[in-house]
Amino acid sequence: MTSDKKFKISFPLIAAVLLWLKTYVVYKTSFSITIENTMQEFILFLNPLPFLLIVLGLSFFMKKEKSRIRYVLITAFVTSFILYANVAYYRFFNDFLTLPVLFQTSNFADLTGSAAQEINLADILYFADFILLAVLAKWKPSFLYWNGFRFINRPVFYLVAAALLFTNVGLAETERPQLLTRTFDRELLVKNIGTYNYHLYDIYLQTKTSAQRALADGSELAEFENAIDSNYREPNKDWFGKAEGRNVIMISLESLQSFVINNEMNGHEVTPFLNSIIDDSLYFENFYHQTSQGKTSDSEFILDNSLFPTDRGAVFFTHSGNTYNSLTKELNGMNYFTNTMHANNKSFWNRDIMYDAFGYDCFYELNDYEVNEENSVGWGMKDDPFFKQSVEHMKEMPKPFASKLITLTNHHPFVLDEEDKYIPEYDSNSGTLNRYFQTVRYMDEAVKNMFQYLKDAGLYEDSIIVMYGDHYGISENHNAAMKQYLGKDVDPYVSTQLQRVPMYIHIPGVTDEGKGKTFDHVGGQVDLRPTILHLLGKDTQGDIQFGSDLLAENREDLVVLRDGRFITDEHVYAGNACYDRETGEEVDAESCETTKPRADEKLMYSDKIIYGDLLRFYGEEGVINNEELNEQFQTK
Ligand code: GP9
Ligand code: MN
Repeated sequence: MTSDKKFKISFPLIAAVLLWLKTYVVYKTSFSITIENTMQEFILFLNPLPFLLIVLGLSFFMKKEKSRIRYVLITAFVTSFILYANVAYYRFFNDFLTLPVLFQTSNFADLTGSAAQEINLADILYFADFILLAVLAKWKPSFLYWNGFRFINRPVFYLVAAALLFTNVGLAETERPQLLTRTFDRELLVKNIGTYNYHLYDIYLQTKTSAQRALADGSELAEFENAIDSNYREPNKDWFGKAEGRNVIMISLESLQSFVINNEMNGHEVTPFLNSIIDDSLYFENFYHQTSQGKTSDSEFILDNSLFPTDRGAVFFTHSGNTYNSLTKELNGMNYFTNTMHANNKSFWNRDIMYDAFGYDCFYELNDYEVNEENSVGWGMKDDPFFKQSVEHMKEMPKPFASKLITLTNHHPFVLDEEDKYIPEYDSNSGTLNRYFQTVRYMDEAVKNMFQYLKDAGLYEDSIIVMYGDHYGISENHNAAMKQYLGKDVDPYVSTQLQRVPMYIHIPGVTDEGKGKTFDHVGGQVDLRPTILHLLGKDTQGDIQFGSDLLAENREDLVVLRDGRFITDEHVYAGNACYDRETGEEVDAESCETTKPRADEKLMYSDKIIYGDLLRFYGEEGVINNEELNEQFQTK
């Protein structure tokens, strides 16, 4: 090694460091990424580096100096451009770019229009490092090293880059378990794995879904249309149209399970209000959530589509480009002003994108609420002020309206301010379960107030209120504590029974004043869509749906959970075993065997529809036949 080479720095490395630092500065100045602790800050700082090292390191494999320089410059420009495109998009949409957003033509016009207005001359600064690199490449100062990579050999370099990548992903996984399988939120992804890796991940998700979609055609849906038709049940004459023309208020009760209803915790009633309105509502005591990893968003998906969510990831992320025949679209067709209300970041669970696919007229999100320190706790805005402000919005809405409200306070880790604690904590070894009773009690109070807010606003009488628990709040990790509370072991049977969530239909003037009814037949979230539509006087015969009207007279006694467990009038199938519902005892597997194929079939057909985006082939008159399809393609 000659002395003149000793202090030289490699050009690609300079590029990597410049791009890395710039990305971090841009994170801090151009996006509002919430950082809660030093570890999160460190992950944010580190996350652009592994990608940049790996990509720019490829230049070490190029023989010619000229190609190496050109490659580094092109890479620097492309990464800078991607980062900048996100900045411009973020200014307007407060969100990060995704491939479907870019390529959905309807979006593209909005996007270029709106984002273009956000661009200004000073933005050239976002390319400062690229300009500097271009100048260096032209000027070729003597401190730069151009001829390959001499000081560290390539395998060592890649080992270091890979180690950094694993450190990054490892730390992210401890900060946010199941980040990649559940894909919660773009902000969380960018915060943890970085913008560049996030885009790669997005491309991967997109390619996977596009391939499955491309291979599907309309004839598939026709093949199992009969099986789907058999899900339908004729509406009950006594209830059909009972709520016609009324506003629809759907309240998603965060993490609320049925075991707290009509129950006490160390002598304290947990849900006094929700108990008191059972007699004033249609109440379903054997109603199950059917969600998977997409949690709240899965319950929203089921409500709107009467389809099962997918079993991996969140269908809100993976299939937001699909065509859906949503409850919302039906309601739009019935002249409803459809909207969804949730005081959280609008991109959480990719809601802003998926809601467009469902056809909501409006999404009242974080920015539509006055949220401050005082009215927030845990995940964000407290339920009570959320309800109060939501009713203010409702007053302004065109009538009739259909609003879905998503509560938040009863969410893990179940924390409350002192003044909102109406009952003490429970006394098990699980802090989560101990606090759960308190936050449930808080939510109960908030719902009670909500009823009052609606009455005060004069909206109550003309509305129908549907309330349901979105999914479990207490996971299997707390079985020991649950055993203490329930006074019995949490075996697969009990654990399945714990998947029951409360479900109320409250119709002022119809079910109130003790005119309600409690139903004990099994049902699930897939039944919400047909039940609601039938109450509003819209028959769902011929719709692609996996549920049936909860009020129908000859219901099929079967509810299937997303993981394959199922419940009939007599049995519970869980953990590959069959249980008797009356005794809770395990019985001969044969007792469940006759139902199992039907249960599996439901999940399989629902998956086929989602993965193949089969509803795009579904017209007004049912499945579009192949001839029509061919014609459509030929005319394109
Ligand atoms: C987030 C809220 C809670 O906006 O819906 O999400 P979860 O973790 O319950 O799916
Ligand atoms: Mn939830």
